[in-house]
Amino acid sequence: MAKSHVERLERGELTCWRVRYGASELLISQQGAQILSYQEDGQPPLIWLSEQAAYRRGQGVRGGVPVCWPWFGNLQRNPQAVQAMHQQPDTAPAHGLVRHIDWQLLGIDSGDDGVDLEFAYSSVTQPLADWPHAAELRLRIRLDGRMHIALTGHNLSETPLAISQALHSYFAVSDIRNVAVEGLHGCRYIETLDDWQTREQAGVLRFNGETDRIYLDTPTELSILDRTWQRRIHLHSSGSQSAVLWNPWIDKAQRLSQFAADAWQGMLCIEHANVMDDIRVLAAGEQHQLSVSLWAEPLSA
Ligand code: TA6
Repeated sequence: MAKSHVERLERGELTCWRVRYGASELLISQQGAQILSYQEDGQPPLIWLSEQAAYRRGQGVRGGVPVCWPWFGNLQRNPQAVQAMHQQPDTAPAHGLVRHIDWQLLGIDSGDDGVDLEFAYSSVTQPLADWPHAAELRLRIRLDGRMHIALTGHNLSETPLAISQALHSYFAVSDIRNVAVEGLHGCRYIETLDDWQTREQAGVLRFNGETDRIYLDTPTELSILDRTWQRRIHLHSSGSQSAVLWNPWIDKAQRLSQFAADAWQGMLCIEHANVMDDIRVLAAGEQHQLSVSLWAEPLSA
């Protein structure tokens, strides 16, 4: 039984909620239903937020867990079925259309065993430019000592809906040069920095340069081993067989907005997704849920 508390606040131009449950604190914005930060009292953050984050309407906030939908990344690098949903694919922005618009808060339920939040977006009530399809998204977040994130897409139209998507999660790490991602051994991955060639992961993934890979056939359990901070961040997913691993490293960091020159050292994106051969084609009326649960455990001495 833990205490919970919910507070609505304005951060720059954005309406946000600060939610506490026991020793956990979550900050989430109405714009994009974007988780901005998540941490346990007295511990380093789990979810990373840029120290240069800007809170402006119509602009993404660097960090947290942006929702990429109804496509991930560069639309023109998506399978043709996803591109065909858009009327002007060569002008489409990266990472879809819903991270920069207000979602509707349906409710926040605080209880002794956890706090549940639910946000909704509907293309029927908030049409998307050049993407004329009826669909609804729900984002549910539960705090109960862990954080559980569930993104459910519902095809409200009479025709199939082909989408790619990702929970573009930024994790805080002590130093990207000293961490490893466990669970990817044997997975195929697309090396987007080397002509999108397909390779295979051998062993744990360590970082010694810019990394921007799309892993396929991914398992439900991944983890970030951080010996400096003496913790392992566990990631348990469902509804996803693909994940994007990204760190900009030194040079790309200079070109990123809301990103300090040395910020690359303290962050790592592991983005559970439905991309490439894991896109989802929803039949009329069909739903699909992509979910991730995350928590940190101290390394046994
Ligand atoms: O998820 C990796 C990625 O596609 C990178 O290539 C980089 O562009 C990153 O997303 C950040 O994208 P954003 O549009 O949020 O700056």
